Amino acid sequence: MEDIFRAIEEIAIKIDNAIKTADLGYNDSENSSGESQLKLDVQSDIIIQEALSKISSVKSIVSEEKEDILTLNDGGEYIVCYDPLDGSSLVDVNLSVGSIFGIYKDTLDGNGLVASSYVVYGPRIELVVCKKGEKPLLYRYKANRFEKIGEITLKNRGKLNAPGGTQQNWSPIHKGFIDTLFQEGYRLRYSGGMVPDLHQILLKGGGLFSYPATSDKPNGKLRQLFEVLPFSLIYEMANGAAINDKGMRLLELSPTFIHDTSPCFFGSNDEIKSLKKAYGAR
Ligand code: P6P
Repeated sequence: MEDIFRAIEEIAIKIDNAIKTADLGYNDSENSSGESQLKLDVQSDIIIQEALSKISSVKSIVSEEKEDILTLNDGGEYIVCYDPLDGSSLVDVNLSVGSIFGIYKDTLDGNGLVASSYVVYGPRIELVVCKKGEKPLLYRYKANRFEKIGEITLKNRGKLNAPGGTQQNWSPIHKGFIDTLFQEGYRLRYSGGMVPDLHQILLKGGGLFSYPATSDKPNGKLRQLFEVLPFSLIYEMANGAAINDKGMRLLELSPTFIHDTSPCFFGSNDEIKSLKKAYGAR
């Protein structure tokens, strides 16, 4: 699996360069979730596919930008699911964006997820790698290499609140819960980019990121295989929690199709406990 992590380092540099130099226009195409594709989305997807196709342990890839699973090496043992450039529409307003990777073995579900990684393209390039059963590790790009900074651990309670989705489409329960957090003094930290928003909570010690079921997206917006499950592993390995609106661990999910979504809540243990109580979940 180390060869995949090394490839992600190479991918991070290439995509960071593309972000700084590429044409920010739209392709005349949509991805499988019906979202318009930026040229940068397609370019980032190609960079990742080219890098992973050289690794014999990678059997197949699933990409937000591809309709179906793509086999690369029949003899491989891992399936890499990725969002090549999450939040890419934020590039043209110069906000941070990211790439997200889930490394699966045997089954494409929470049980099959053996490792996750994500890259943040911000003022600095930062990379987090997490193997199942181990603490997430933070790396920072400096002097032409990724330098290990250290382990990531969430406190039991944090200060940040990142509420996703359109507020007018939230359920009354969700609206009441989010309002309560603000009444308790939580600070609003939401950019619309899942990667920097979740990265900030991890590095600032805790809080809550929520993308609930909404009236316009009753099964949530974020995709299980290459957004929700990779971050669920990272949050659980950082001593936090990751659940859906039924109070179920997101890592117990099995997507019904490769672009399936789920309502999702990631955070410190106290915030997740409060959310379960507000939702009347187990
Ligand atoms: P909303 C970006 O498009 C994305 O997929 C995630 O990066 C982000 O968390 C979410 O959508 C933002 O969605 O509906 O709050 O704008």
